Amino acid sequence: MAVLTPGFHGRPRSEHALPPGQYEVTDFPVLSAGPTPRVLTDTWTLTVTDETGGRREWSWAEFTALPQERPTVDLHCVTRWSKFGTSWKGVSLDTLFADVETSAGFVLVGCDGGYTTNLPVSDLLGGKAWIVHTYEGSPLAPVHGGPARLLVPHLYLWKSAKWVRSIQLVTQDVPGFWEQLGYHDRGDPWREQRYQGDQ
Ligand SMILES: Nc1nc2c(c(=O)[nH]1)N[C@H]1C(S)=C(S)[C@@H](COP(=O)(O)O)O[C@H]1N2
Ligand SMILES: [Mo]
Repeated sequence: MAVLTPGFHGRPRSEHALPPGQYEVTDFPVLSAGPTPRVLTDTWTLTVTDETGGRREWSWAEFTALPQERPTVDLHCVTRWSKFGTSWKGVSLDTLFADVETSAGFVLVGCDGGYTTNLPVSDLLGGKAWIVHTYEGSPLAPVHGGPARLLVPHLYLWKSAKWVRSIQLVTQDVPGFWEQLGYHDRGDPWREQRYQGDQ
């Protein structure tokens, strides 16, 4: 029989949930397709180009002076680990795209080191994606994408490009690094979109 004490609720019920086929980890695994690039913030720029060649660019000083947000989110890697309640600081893609006029439906994201990943523009807007530079109150470690990475927590973590430098708006979807190797074009963990051909 359960004994209930008025006013005592015990351990708060977790608001986190595991997508199908995932397990929880408490460490922070590192998954990189190549070596960690050395990225210096004094020469770093973030570039957004639109489908007509129009271009917006931010230096590190300009980027870090933009309005900052502090998302706390769960991460889901296609290799089946999920990590709950990670806290970040960075700039919303809504902020970065505020002055960008585009009718393109997709982006191809580029990184120091050559990694790429593609996403629909709709997955970057509406408070769902950030470029983050701070993790749990400290500058983002180079192995996790420091000085800055994309964070798109509602999709599998391969979409969250580390060492991000460019976002190219394109009218036709262009597969990125893992997408060319057979991973799903969109990668929604709740629909278990791991590989091409899934749903
Ligand atoms: N530039 C770059 N970004 C990347 C990767 C990479 O190899 N290079 N790996 C992706 C994959 S497959 C995953 S699961 C996550 C891992 O992020 P983490 O190493 O911070 O856990 O980064 C993603 N972003
Ligand atoms: Mo991954």
